[in-house]
Amino acid sequence: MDKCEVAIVIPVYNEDKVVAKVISELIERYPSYTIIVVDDASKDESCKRSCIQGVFLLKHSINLGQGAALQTGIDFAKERGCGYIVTFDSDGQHNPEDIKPFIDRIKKGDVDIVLGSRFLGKSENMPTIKRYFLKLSRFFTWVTTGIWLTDSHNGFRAINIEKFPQFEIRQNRMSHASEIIGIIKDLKMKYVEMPCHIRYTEYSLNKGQSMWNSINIVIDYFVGNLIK
Ligand SMILES: Nc1nc2c(ncn2[C@@H]2O[C@H](COP(=O)(O)OP(=O)(O)O)[C@@H](O)[C@H]2O)c(=O)[nH]1
Ligand SMILES: [Mg+2]
Repeated sequence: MDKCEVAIVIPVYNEDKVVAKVISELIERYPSYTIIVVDDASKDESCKRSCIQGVFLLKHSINLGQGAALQTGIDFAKERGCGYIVTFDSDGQHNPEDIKPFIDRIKKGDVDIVLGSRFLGKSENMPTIKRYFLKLSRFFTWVTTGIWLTDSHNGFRAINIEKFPQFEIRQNRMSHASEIIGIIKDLKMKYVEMPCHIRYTEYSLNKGQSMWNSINIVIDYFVGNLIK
């Protein structure tokens, strides 16, 4: 099996309008990276659109959620011997340019995970309610883990998986973002936040998580922790 240094793991659920562009940009910009796309049983044409030369396309036969899709990609990357993993959304909200500085930082070896922060970086058109919700969730993260972050729910991150093969997401759905901060604490991983650029387009705002769903995410997190 080939050794790969960096893998980009991209969870996909019903993104057929944008996913091909997102993947193609990554292939063009990072030809030496392993690109792993996990289609989470999309109901639209996402799987077909993701079938692009140069990527590994994995498919869930039922919809399991973003956390599960990420873990499927992480397991595959580990099997291929990848050293670092970048998690990257498929809805066009993340910026491919941000990957290189994250990888350069983690390769220095003094941190084990680099967490993206939209509050250190630039965010275009972030709705005010989302801004307040995200600021509130910092306190939630601090109370539950003791870790203070400027942005605790950002899907853009780089992980040294070679050093932490035991890094495993168990919360299948959206509450995995909070779970990851708990994993950082439990495994005593050295972390740093770095600025990243989030684009709130009309498309991603219509499709992304609603504020009501955020309440479900918090419930999911506590139930998940109880049955851990
Ligand atoms: N909503 C949702 N997204 C999923 C799922 N599985 C994978 N994803 C992907 O996870 C990423 C983030 O989802 P999104 O709904 O945009 O979350 P938000 O950016 O936090 O509002 C996108 O790339 C989705 O395509 C799922 O079951 N539900
Ligand atoms: Mg989104």
